[in-house]
Amino acid sequence: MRPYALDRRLWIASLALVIAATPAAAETIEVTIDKLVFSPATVEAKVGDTIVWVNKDVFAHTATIKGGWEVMIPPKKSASLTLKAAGPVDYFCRFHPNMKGRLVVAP
Ligand SMILES: [Cu+2]
Repeated sequence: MRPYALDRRLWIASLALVIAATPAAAETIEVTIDKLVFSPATVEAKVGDTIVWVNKDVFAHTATIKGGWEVMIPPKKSASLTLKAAGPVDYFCRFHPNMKGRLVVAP
């Protein structure tokens, strides 16, 4: 066997491993905040995924769960949270309680 053929087989085996590992990989999901609106308002995710809020407004917002976590998103900045628990969560902005969003987190 020529060395080239062995290299090629190893390369294909490596590629197969990468492809097999991909579906389980955590995702990063972006939620934009623009003019006091979370978009998309509802996000479907799974435990281990990271939500990144991108604030396009010139004032701060939060993603707040009553009695739970709170993420502060400074003006023109972004902030993230890695999801640790399954279940639907409704969040809002502490400064603008009309701003509402929902995460539906699969196990
Ligand atoms: Cu706000």
